[in-house]
Amino acid sequence: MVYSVISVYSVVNDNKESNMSEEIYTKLAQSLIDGDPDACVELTKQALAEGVEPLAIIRQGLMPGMNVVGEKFGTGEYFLPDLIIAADGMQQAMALLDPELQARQQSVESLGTMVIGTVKGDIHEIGKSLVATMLSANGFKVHDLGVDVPTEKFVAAVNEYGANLVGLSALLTTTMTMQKQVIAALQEAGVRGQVKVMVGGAPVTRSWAEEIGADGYAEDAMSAVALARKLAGD
Ligand code: B12
Repeated sequence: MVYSVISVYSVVNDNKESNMSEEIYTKLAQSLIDGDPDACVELTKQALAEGVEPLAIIRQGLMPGMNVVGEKFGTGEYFLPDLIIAADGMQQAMALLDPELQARQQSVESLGTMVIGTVKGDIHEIGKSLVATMLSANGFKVHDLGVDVPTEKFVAAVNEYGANLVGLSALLTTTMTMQKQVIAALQEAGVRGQVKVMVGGAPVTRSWAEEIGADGYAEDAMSAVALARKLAGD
């Protein structure tokens, strides 16, 4: 079954080049919605070959597609295998886009050291990895601890790498509370004062960040970079 994703685009362009990009964004989103990872990979390659910016491919093609998949899962129209197939497509596309993102931004001076991971009980990794890639492409030294990371591992990594930033990702309402637990553990270990804690993930909000005593919240990878810059400079 084919679904329309036109409605997810807010940008209206009228020149030919933009129309071409828009067409490819629509196809990319559709490939995830249709559960066609091969098409997603081919379209990503095609977009790169046509000179479309990797970040635009993610923001205007892949993410709107994933959002539709998530909505359909939420309403019971899609099932877990649909999520898995879509995530596979997005991850394969990200593997192509990662080096391109890295190559576009080169910074000689390290702006700070971040330890990042998806909290315990949560295996969502795409958004966390995107944030890690964008931070490292923008001059931060990033230690990605992966997914389902136990609280004590965050604390140990802060000590091991002398981190000044911690990034905690949570995609489930049930695992958001682990962000709070990590902050408490950092406090208990006596290292809370040396690190700024950033939280993010689809269900996370600014008010949640404030409630649990995090130093900042960012809704996407680009704002995560701006936030990390601000926090590292504080
Ligand atoms: C792909 C996916 C999966 C994949 C993940 C594969 C992988 N390797 O990552 C699989 C199939 C494994 C999966 C499993 C499950 N999922 Co899931 N999943 C999704 C889906 C469709 C997309 C997530 C995604 O990758 N988005 C794309 C990335 C780029 O966006 P993002 O993660 O939001 O990240 C951005 C920002 O949030 C932010 N950000 C993220 N992390 C951080 C960290 C910091 C520090 C900062 C500053 C910013 C930041 O920046 C990122 C980049 O812009 C979402 C729906 C949705 N739209 O979010 C559901 C969703 C998150 N899943 C959901 C559920 C329920 C589950 C399962 C429980 C299903 C089940 N019955 O088993 C399991 C849980 C498994 C577990 N224990 O973790 C629900 C969560 C509901 C809730 N509110 O709790 C959602 C919302 C779907 C829905 N509508 O119901 N899932």
